[in-house]
Amino acid sequence: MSERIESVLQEKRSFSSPEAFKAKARLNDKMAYNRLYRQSLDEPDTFWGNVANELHWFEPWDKVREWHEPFVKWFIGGKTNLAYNCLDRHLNSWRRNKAAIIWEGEPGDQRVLTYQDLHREVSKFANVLKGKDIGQGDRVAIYMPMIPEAAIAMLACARIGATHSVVFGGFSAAALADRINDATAKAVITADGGFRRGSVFPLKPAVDEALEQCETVESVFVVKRGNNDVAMQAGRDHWYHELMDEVPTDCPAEPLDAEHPLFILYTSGSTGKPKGVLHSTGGYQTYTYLTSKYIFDMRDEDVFWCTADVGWITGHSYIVYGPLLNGATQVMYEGVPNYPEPDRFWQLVEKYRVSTFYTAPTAIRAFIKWGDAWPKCCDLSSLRLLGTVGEPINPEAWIWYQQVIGNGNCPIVDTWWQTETGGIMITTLPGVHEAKPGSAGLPFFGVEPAIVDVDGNEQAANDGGYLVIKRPWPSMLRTVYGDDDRYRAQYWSEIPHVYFAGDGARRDEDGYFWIMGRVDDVVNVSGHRLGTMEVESALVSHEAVAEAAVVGRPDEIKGQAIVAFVTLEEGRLGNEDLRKALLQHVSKEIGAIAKPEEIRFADALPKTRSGKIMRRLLRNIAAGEEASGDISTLEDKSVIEQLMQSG
Ligand code: 7RM
Repeated sequence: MSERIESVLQEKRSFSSPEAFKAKARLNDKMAYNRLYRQSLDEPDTFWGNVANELHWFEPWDKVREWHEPFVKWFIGGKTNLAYNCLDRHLNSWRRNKAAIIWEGEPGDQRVLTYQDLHREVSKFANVLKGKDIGQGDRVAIYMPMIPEAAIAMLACARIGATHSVVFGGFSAAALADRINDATAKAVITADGGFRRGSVFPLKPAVDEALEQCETVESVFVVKRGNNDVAMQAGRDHWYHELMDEVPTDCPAEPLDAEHPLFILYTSGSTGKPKGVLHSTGGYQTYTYLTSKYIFDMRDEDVFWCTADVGWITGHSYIVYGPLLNGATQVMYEGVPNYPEPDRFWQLVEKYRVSTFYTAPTAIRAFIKWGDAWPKCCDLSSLRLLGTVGEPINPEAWIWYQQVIGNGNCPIVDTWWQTETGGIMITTLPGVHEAKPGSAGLPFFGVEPAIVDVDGNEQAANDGGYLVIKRPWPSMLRTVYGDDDRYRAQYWSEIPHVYFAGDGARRDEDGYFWIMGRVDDVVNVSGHRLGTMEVESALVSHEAVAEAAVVGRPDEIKGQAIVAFVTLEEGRLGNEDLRKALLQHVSKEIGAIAKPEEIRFADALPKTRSGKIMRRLLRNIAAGEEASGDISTLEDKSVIEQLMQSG
């Protein structure tokens, strides 16, 4: 961490919210946003106290906040229950029989659970857990396909005060074992298998393998989904459906302390073992409730669909907790976007009349690559709002999303946040702010971000630097599970007295934040520190390019030279002419300083299982080294082989 990061991207387009959207939005004027934003910073106790009071508390809090850097507490002394707020709270109203989850399996099977249904299933499963002596203070690992029981399992834990740790179903037995052991989990909730790309992927066998290395697990609950053969160990393993038949439907929600640990979610650092990000109850519920309400303008008439997996923070906050806290109806889908054909998502939007659609740039770039014919075959007119999360979105992909999926009628919210932040931190509000393609936008209520240098000095408008948050917010991580020192070192040490997010960014003259990528990914060319995102966006804006990843390779003269890995649109050929054309294109778009030294055409880029490009591995390949460090989060290991041969 040394000098500042230079910003070279010039993106001047801006789009105001369509009038039809604005007319009906919960928040639709800038004055109201400014007033609320000011209040959230000037009188945080009043602001957050009012929001929290829209939810149920068994006992009121004595104090809204307590901050002893770097440890925060919210709603001290208050007693609440997140599952109660997601479910029971809606049972006294007409929402009792409203669809909470409209689920579709990859093979095409469907289930609808109303709030009442979900309440009953969660209460029963909570009783199942209690029957195996699981309760407050215990950790429970959840390793599931995208079926309603994944949400039921999480909510059942929340109901009785067990801390859940969801492990993405695509992780290996070894990764699962590490996470179970780090959290010393007492139970595992899993399924025999789930459906993916037309076949069953087994989960229970991976649990069996993992548990050979885990001492603490006493019970395993297995949902029948894939119908694949599984071994059941007597005394330890139980079929979910059998136990569910034996329990009463009534299970009162436990009043839990506001700071009760709600969940642990592991996130991979670039080095070392995964960090167990710990979130607690009262602040998290307040923040995910409010962000869902305003950023997705969540209405009773909406059909919300977030395409993430519950194994990621996006699935926690914007599939399970945020939408249910708001009494929303949502779609949940088990499988991949291109099974049986690349129009599966659009078929779902048409069939269920989805109104709000939230996905990742990596998915959007895949849709573009597959061609416009797929979305164009479906009726997408029910859509009124689009969102993205997970990576910077290249302006060209943003425009495509707006035109081809939104038909020009939908605002797009580009939402910047992290596992650690628990909820969305920077975005535009859809009925209030103009959106600028490639910029996440402005801070949400209570969030005070800044762009600083390594000593914490604020940078001038448009100067790149480190993105930090200057004060704690309700859904901030509380610590790294079992490792307060790592928490302090990782987030509160590199820059004094602020939360350091690990991203580079700039703030423009209108106060909009432009995320330039992880600071570990910055490229230093002849003393110019460039964010990878900007060079990548320039490449992607060429019509032949589908995706691009930019890294630095050691260079005797320049310090680092830019190497670009590029995948092409279907039907395009990576030849010498195209290489030249791309170099010229980058020069024209952002200047000669950002011109790659080398362009390597590839069939695919290495990605994490949640779709983020792993530039760390590309750095190794560009330098002609073996891939180093942890590759357990890599989605497809064969990609590395192919790339090493491409040079
Ligand atoms: C929600 C999530 C966090 C990292 C974060 C950024 C990147 C996420 C955006 C983004 C630019 C965005 N949690 N990131 N959203 N970059 N624009 N809208 O993804 O913990 O898995 O990742 O993802 O680098 O630090 S996460």
